[in-house]
Amino acid sequence: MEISAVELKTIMNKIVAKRTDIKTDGFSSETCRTMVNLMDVSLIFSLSCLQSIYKKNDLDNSGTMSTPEMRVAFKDAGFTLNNTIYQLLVARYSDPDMTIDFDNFVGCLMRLEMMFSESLKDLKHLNYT
Ligand SMILES: [Ca+2]
Ligand SMILES: [Ca+2]
Repeated sequence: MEISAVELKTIMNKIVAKRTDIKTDGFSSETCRTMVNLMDVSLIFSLSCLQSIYKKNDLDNSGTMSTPEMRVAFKDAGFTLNNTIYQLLVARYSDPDMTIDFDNFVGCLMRLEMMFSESLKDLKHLNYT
């Protein structure tokens, strides 16, 4: 079953609206489009996985990620980043108060996922041609 970005946006916003412990100002169409491209198979599983990573690393239970919390969360999600990439991502995805809410968190990880899968493709390309 194919799911469109619009449908996904509705679903995601419904799911996170039920949570009082996770803050978000709503998923953007851009984030949802990226998600559709990346996670057409096990979306719901991935979402609950993302929610638990987010909750686990929200050490002060503020409902948002501070930058130090975010650094550990990236690691939990399987990304080891150097400082430059980390700071670029935080600058791009944090709100003006330097916190990252849930939809930004998901958008950020999707972006990483994309960067890493693209570099994987490059590697394959080099090896097999
Ligand atoms: Ca947001
Ligand atoms: Ca927090």
